Amino acid sequence: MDLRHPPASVRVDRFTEAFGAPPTHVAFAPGRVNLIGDHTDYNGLPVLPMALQRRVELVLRARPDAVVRVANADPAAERGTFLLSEPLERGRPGHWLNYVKAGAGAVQTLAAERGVAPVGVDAWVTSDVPVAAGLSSSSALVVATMLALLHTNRITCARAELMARAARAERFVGTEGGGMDQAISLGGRAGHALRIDFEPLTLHAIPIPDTWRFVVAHSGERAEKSGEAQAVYNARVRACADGLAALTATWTPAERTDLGVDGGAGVTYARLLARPDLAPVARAETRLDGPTLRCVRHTLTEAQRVLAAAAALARGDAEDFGAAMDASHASLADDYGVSTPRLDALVTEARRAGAHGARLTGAGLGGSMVALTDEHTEESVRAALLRRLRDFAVEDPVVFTAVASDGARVDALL
Ligand code: NG1
Repeated sequence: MDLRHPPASVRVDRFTEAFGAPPTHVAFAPGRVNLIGDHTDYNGLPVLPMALQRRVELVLRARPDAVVRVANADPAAERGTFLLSEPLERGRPGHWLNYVKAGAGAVQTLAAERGVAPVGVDAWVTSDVPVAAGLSSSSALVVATMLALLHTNRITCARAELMARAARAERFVGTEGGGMDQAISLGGRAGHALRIDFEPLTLHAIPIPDTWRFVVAHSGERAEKSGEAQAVYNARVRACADGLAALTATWTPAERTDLGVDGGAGVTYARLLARPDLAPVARAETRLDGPTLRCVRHTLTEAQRVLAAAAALARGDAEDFGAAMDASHASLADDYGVSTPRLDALVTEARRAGAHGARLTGAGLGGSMVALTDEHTEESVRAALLRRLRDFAVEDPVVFTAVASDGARVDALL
């Protein structure tokens, strides 16, 4: 697929051919690259992503009825039609329309809560976010659809609430995901990475120093979030919950109350992160073993690395930031088991070519890696990654420098 948005005039023509009248607005939602903090969000622990210049765009026109009709610039993606006035049915795993319906479902719920009979939309979708690449093309489609339908229904809602609703809505597709992707797609800020916390949901924008360059490379291995990979992901989510229960059980009820980690609401990973005096990682290492230990250790140490990396970013310390990225990759590979030989090779290559640090990004099991470089090493790292991808015989390799961008929005077409 051609990963570029066609010029505006082409989109207007294609939309008009498909739907019989010109579009009036464009809804867009960016993909993201997560700089550090993977497999933490569904445990309520922080992440540090930035919104990308690559995004999903829907040119659209409101409809007078409850019909949603969507077409996609990708010729392989079949057109879809469904009704907002009826319960939405999920198609086969991984089908692109599931993500459209997920976003539509969020608006259906909001409309029902507000006593509004929802109207639909005609939309033509383009995207330059590679699919199944760990760059959140799926949430970008969910968020863009949600904003399109909020617009056609003139429903307003606070951004933070939209972030939480979008995260819940995306579970329609069958993945028990966390809230990072939807939050950054809605909350992205040009020139900034965002530290996102989930208990409660808060976003803290940190400026990225002018000389820093985050280089992203897609391994060419698809990290599908359907079928088997979805099952693997969901199994990890459950394993983390079981691991937390196992760790919590090592404290007696009286100790838990004493330590203030069980104050009625139960122990959460975020509460443990806020209590370094409890030394939860050391405790896990002495009381747990096997996959349970590895799961808990990755989760807690990854969250600590997010805090360290956010502090390093705030003081412009590329060496410390890079070291946190390297440690994150090791933990994702060794403890969490979500790297691949190719991602390992790309990460090693980036460091060899002068990156301050590098790691896989997103869910892993394929997908992309990200490296911190600067204005002196950006080109050599990009060239080295491209060479390596060619060694792996990847067709149309995707290597680019991420530009921290603003979050999702609807604009009028002139
Ligand atoms: P990607 O890499 O886009 O599949 C997934 C989850 C995130 C987060 C990361 C791992 C969804 C929509 N996204 O992202 O919430 O858990 O994995 O950090 O499920």
